[in-house]
Amino acid sequence: MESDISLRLPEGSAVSSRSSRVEARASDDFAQAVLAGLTRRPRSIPCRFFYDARGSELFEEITRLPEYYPTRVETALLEAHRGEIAALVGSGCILVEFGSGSSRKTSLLLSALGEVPAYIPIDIAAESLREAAEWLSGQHDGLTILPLIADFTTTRALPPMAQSKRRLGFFSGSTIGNLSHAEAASFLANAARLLGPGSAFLLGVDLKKPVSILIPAYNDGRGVTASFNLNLLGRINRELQGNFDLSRFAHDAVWNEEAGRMEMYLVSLTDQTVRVAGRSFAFTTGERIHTENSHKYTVEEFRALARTSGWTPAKAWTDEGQLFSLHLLRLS
Ligand code: AVJ
Repeated sequence: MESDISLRLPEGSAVSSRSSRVEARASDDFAQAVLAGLTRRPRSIPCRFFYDARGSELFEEITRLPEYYPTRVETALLEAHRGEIAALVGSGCILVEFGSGSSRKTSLLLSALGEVPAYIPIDIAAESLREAAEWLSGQHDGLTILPLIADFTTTRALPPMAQSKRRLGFFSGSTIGNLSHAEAASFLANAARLLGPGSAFLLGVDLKKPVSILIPAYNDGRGVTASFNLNLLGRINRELQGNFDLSRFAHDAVWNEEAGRMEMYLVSLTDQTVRVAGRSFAFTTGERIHTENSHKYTVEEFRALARTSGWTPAKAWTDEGQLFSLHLLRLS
């Protein structure tokens, strides 16, 4: 089915007409990243490639696991504090979302904010943008949605109609945890430039906590996270003529204390040679491919990071179990 989102959106959004070009570029990007990542030592593949159709489905399933607290706790925090958040932010703000994220959380925020002149989700995945926009326009009658197909870590400008209003940024799910501290700082600085003086920024950030809670969250009993991690090899097989045998690799999740992050790996269970896009890669038993970093921050650590990027921390909310945090930042 062809995308029809552009029918419901103002001219210039053109999600559907640009999507095939964007997809061609994206598949080059995947091939290039996988070949480079399997060649370097230690081997690594960027975690943004988890999210093909199957990977996105598996991630949805992860968010419903008893062990995976972030989605549940963040949604509860939003639900509990949305009135206060809306009061602090004030009315008439344009909502700019980094990553099209979980529409349920966006919807909660939109309802609390009341008058929102426009909602601008920024994502490189045209298809997720289309789906999220479609669902949200069903939930919020008359909402103006201006999707932006772009890499939100480097986006330089908002559509012209967004320039006269105040902006509220929203970056949920602790996706900021996938970035290194340096990358997170430059993302926050770029967001400051994009959102501009007088804006606010609401972020969901996962907290540091005992390893006894973290490890099961990234290595659940039903093996859904293992399937999510291994799907990266399946995606390489499907899209890059790979011949990974998924039964000869295992999922592993470890806490790196020095770096303050969860790390995910795919571990070779045997000596084996794998072909990808016409090239051969030899693995020894126990050799790993690093597939994800998920940084955790104390409230104070995140506030310090925000300050170095030009933001002023206004308020932070955490749950009773100290599992997750919501931060509201301001730009003067
Ligand atoms: C979507 C990046 C926030 O790091 O917790 C879930 C992805 N990885 N289980 C996270 C993920 C393994 C998730 N983020």
